[in-house]
Formats: sequence, structure tokens, C-alpha cells
Amino acid sequence: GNFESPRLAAGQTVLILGGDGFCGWPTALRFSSMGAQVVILDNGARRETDRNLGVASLTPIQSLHDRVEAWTAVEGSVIRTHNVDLAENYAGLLRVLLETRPDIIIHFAEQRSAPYSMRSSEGARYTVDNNIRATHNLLAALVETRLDPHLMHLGTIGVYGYATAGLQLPEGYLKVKALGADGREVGKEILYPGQPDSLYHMTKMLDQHLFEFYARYHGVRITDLHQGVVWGTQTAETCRDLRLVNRFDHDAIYGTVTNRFILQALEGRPLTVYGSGSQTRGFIHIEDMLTCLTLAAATPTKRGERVRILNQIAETSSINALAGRISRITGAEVVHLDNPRREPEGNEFEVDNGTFHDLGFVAHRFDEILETEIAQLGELLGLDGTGPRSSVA
Ligand code: NAD
Ligand code: USQ
Repeated sequence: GNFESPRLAAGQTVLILGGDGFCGWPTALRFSSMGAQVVILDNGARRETDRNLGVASLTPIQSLHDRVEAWTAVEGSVIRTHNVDLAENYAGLLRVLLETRPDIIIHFAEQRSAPYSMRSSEGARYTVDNNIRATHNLLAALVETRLDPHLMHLGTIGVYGYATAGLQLPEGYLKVKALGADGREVGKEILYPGQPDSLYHMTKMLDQHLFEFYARYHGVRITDLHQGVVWGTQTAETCRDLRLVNRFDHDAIYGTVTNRFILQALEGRPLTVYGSGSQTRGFIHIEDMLTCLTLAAATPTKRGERVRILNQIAETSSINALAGRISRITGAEVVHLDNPRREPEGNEFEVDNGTFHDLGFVAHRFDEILETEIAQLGELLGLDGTGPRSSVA
């Protein structure tokens, strides 16, 4: 990574909500390796959903208990874990907060699949109930316990909505001019009035309004990170022992596009572009996500400050261009399927991510790391592009 002072979090206590997940687990290991006291809260909801959907990580992930034991064996550091449902067990949350007294909380603990939130009323209700209650319980508990950690939340670039009408997406706040009562123009900054394209993304917009309220009304210190689609699998820490391996989702509900395309190419299957492929998205590699999180953690917001909203992406690309890049390296064929999602195609997508640049973030570029990533995943899964592994359906 390009983070210059990896000891910044040393001695701090970092509570990671959703620390058993794809983004949360590598984050727990990164902060632990930097010397922070790391505590994970996770109710295992994601592993349960996998069982219900009949899907599984393609990498052999261990139980959370075995993962943290392996980390202690490898690194010598202890990561404590709590199996608490953030949305349903408020008393349990209070207990963990008072016992942990975190300096930093990183909140990943939400249902994060857009298609899952749109597939049925059950998926929609679970996503809204789980995500909004999780976030609100956390905010209420911070006020009740009078703890004053820096809360970092993983939001999504999709909160804005993808049809941007050619506007460059600002970092959370839109400058507007309107007519004042006396007929003169007045300027104001308002939370960007997003029009998200899935109920999942909608929960992140509702989260953002809760953050705005709790920062303004109760002085909670918050950074909301509007992140693009994460790709890649392993990080410097998850590579150190197979028992630490990160999860790899490839199914149509939780598998995200870049990782699905990489796997399809490694299995000698065509890349499944939905619709015209002219949808544009923001992307970030998992190592770059860790760099951004350490930079945000090192620059906490102050009491009384409004929510800091940062756009966390490395670059934007259309799905066609993404498929083209992977196809050029691997020779994979590209197919266009009827788009199973309702989403705007042909959208322009310009994103201001100036704050991370100012903090010193230099992203890896797709083309620099794509080939390495494909080779690493191929080695991890025992795939070389000639056909599926026997255990892969
Ligand atoms: P994930 O599903 O792998 O991990 C989420 C974790 O949170 C799971 O381990 C789950 O068990 C836990 N969880 C969910 N609800 C909980 C609850 N009520 N109580 C306790 N634990 C709960 O997802 P991920 O890919 O790691 O994403 C993490 C966060 O980052 C999400 O909030 C997501 O919206 C955001 N994000 C992810 C991506 C991406 O591409 N993966 C991109 C942008 C933003
Ligand atoms: N897509 C394909 N082919 C596939 C899979 C997806 O063309 O096989 C397309 C989709 O139609 C969509 C785009 O790729 O246009 C992205 O889909 P995705 O499943 O990779 O990602 P998305 O649904 O946007 O959600 C993911 C994470 C979510 C996060 C979001 C960031 O699951 O948690 O918030 O990325 S963002 O998209 O920037 O809002």
C-alpha cells in the first residue's frame, strides 16, 4: 500500500462490525497488524444466507473462531469476537461497546447485495429491517453510553443513483442556489438527494440521513465512505496462511462483477455481461480499500463537525470495458445476457474523490494489477483457464 505511517492506529481499539465478511475480515487483520486492539462483532448472518441460498465461498473459509485462532498463531495478536445481532440485540450491543470502549468503529454489518434486496418481499424487508435497525441501534447506543469513537461506515457509491444527468458526483453534499424570501439568491449545501437503483442502495441513503441527524444533534463523529464495487480477494494479511483466506463470492446474488468475470475466465467460460454492458460503475481493489480505511481512520472527524462523506473509488469503467480488459488478458469470450436487473444503461458516471487524493491516496490501476490478480486467484483455486474445477458447479 501507499500508506506512509502504518503505526498510526497502534494502541487504539478498533471495533469492526461485520468483521467476518469479505471487506470486514481483511480490515480486521490489517488494523491488527498495525498494532490496534481489534474486536469483531458479527452475527454470522452472511454465512446463514449462503446456506439458505445454497451457495458458498469458493475459497475454503474457516469459522470465525478458527480464523482468529489462526491469526493469533501467525501474528501473535489476539482478536476478540462477539456473536451479536446488531439489529436485534441492543442490550448485547451496549455490553460490547461498554466492554470494548472503542476509539474507532468500522461498520460493515449490513445486507449488501442489491439483487438480494430486489428478489422478493422477504429480501426487501430483511434488507431494510436489518440495515436501518443495525445503523440506528449503533447510533442510539453511542449516545446512551456517551462513548465518543470515530464511526466509519461503509456506504456505497450507488446512494447517488447511477443516472447522474452528466453531473460530477460531489462528496455527499450538493451546493444549491435558491431564491430567498426577499427574492435574492441564497446558497446552501444539502445532502445529495440521491435516487438509488435498488432497495439495498436505498438503505445506505437512509443511513446517511441518520448520520446527518446524529452528527448535528448529538455530536457523533462520523465518516461515511461511499465505496464502489470492490474486487480482488486476498490481501497482504489474508495471504499469510490458508486458514486466513478471504471469502470469494461468485454466485449471481453476492458475486460482484469483476470477481465473477475473473472466475469465468479462469474456468474457460464466457463473461456474462448484463444487457448492453454500457452501465458505468466505480471500482476499487480490496488493497486500496484498506489504504482508504487507514487514511480515514488516521484523520478522524471532530465533535460538532458535520458527517464527512468521502467517495471511495479508484476508477470508473463501463461493464463492457471491464469485460474487454479481462478478455484481452485471458482470451475469454464475452456474451451479452438479458439484463436481470432494473438499472439505467448508458449512464455517465463522474465521481469527485478529491479528499482521498488530498490525503495521499494513490490507487492501483486496473491494468497494472489485473493480470497478477487473475494469476493469484487461479493458483488459489487451482484453475488455469482450461475448464472448471471438478468441485465447481
Ligand atoms: P459481507 O456480506 O461479506 O459482510 C457483511 C458482514 O456483516 C457479514 O459477515 C454479516 O454476517 C455481518 N452482518 C450483517 N448483518 C448483521 C447484523 N445485523 N449483526 C451483526 N453482523 C451482521 O459484505 P461485504 O462485501 O464485506 O460488505 C461490507 C460492507 O461494505 C457492506 O455494508 C457493504 O454495503 C459495503 N460495501 C461493499 C462493497 C463490495 O463490493 N463488497 C462495495 C461497497 C460497499
Ligand atoms: N453485472 C454484469 N454481469 C454479471 C454481474 C453483474 O454485467 O455477471 C453488472 C450489473 O448489471 C451491474 C454491475 O455489473 O450493472 C455491478 O454489479 P455488481 O453485482 O458487481 O455490484 P452491485 O450490485 O452494484 O453491488 C456491489 C456490492 C454492493 C456495493 C456496490 C457498490 O454488492 O454492496 O454497495 O457494489 S456500487 O455499485 O458502486 O454502488
